Amino acid sequence: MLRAAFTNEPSADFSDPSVRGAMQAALAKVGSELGREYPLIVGGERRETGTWITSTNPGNLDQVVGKVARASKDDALDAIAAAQDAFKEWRRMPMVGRASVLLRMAAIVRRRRFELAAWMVYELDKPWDEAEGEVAEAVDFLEWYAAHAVKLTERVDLAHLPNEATDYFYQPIGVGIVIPPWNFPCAILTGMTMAPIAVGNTVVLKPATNTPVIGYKMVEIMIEAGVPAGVVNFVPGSGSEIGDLLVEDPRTRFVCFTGSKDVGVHIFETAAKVQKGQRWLKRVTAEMGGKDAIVVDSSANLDDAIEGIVTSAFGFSGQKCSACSRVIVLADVYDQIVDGVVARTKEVVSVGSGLAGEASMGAVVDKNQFDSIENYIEVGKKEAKLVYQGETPDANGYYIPPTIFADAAANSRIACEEVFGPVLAIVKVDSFDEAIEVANDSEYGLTGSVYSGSRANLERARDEFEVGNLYLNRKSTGAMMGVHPFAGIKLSGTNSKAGGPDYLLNFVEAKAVGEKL
Ligand code: TAP
Repeated sequence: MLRAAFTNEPSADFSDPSVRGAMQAALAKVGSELGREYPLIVGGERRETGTWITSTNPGNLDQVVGKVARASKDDALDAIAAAQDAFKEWRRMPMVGRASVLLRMAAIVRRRRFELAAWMVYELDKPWDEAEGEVAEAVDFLEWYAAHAVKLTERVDLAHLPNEATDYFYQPIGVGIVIPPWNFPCAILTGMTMAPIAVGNTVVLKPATNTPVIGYKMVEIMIEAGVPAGVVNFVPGSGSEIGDLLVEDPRTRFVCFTGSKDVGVHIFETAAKVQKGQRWLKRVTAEMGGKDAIVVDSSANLDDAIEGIVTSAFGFSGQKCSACSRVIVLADVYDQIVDGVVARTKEVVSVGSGLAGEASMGAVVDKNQFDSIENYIEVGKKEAKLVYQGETPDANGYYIPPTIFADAAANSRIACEEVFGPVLAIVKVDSFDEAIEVANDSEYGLTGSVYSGSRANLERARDEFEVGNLYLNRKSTGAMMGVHPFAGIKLSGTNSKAGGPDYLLNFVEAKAVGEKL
């Protein structure tokens, strides 16, 4: 039933006219469905609440993508109760049965790949290839977790006493609160929700307020694939309004969060407090921000390095946790890298509506992000040398051009703080020692790349570069499930490694049984 060997879902090739045609047809279909209203889902019941979260296209602010019911505190508490109730049955479902639901979901997502990608083009102004690639990643998460859930049923080989039989196995833990970010609202939301469900837990899913419509579409598919009522509950609402309530509730057994450092740290602290009536310590997986660096030394292939920097910095407008936002370059190749990165950015990075499927960068997600990035650009102008700023379309959206600062001091704000936009800071250093020191002088430790022709330097980076995902002579973005298990260290997260062999262990507890014979 399950594939013996996992293979990544291939992405669509938009240079093929028939593939472009399929995407255009999907955009037209989804375009005719914009502006609809979507309910909460609590214990299988569709609820309207009278208040709405309105999702708009950040590349066309007049376009309402949809309106999703906003959960009240009572709805959130009801969702926990429904999940607690559903846990009694779902925990007993054989692992292979639960895994089959994930495989069925993967098949549905695969069949609807262009339609789901189109929703993200409207809801996030995501470029076609990024949106379709994300749908393929959702398929990967589902098939990987399905296979690994079944693998988890294999009994562990323990040492035995002569007169005792021993056993060691994993059991689900209970109700989890899943809080995903807006930047991968299909793949990350799917992985974070369906991994705990695969191993027998039940979930209250609070999607990001910026992307509730694609969240609803994914939950509909979960239900169509066979996730029973109450096993997944959908409660959109602002994190500040219902987030603490969900995390604090004594019935909550675990929290699975991906988002910013500040919110992740807050959730970690909140969940640590044992509430009245609570009978466990809550587990928290918190995957957070980054200030990802690419290091280039004098022996590197500079063309490869330039290509990797530009792709990593400006893909999806720099709104990836793995996006390169600082480049650390050895002095003797510094000018070549600065000039090369500027030239390549001019050549390949274009800004425009995701809808047309032409531009490589769309709008940024909302006004808060827009203002924050603009503010960082002003900070950068004071702290460093602006060497390039591209053009933006004359459109009613949150468009920010690719922006490159050189001569940034290693400890400047533009080189140290997460911007989460298309802004790159380049720092000059005198030695590889200094490069590693600067790269590590950060509270974050998510991704990093090193371009070098020196085996000794690559091996030093392997050992000393403080990141969860290190890339040698390649870009820092584009982690693939099963190939590059993904999560950070330091204040980038709890290192839960999505798409890795250990991820499901975050949502189970082990039991050891000894029986006297
Ligand atoms: P956040 O603003 O932190 O929001 C993430 C989620 O947390 C949203 O669903 C948000 O809800 C919710 N939230 C906010 N306050 C909350 C509270 N008090 N209690 C519970 N939930 C709360 O992040 P974002 O802007 O969506 O995403 C961008 C960030 O995510 C960046 O820092 C990026 O680096 C990081 N990220 C990391 C990774 C990995 S794997 N490390 C992957 C993707 C993104 P609302 O939307 O309602 O505010």
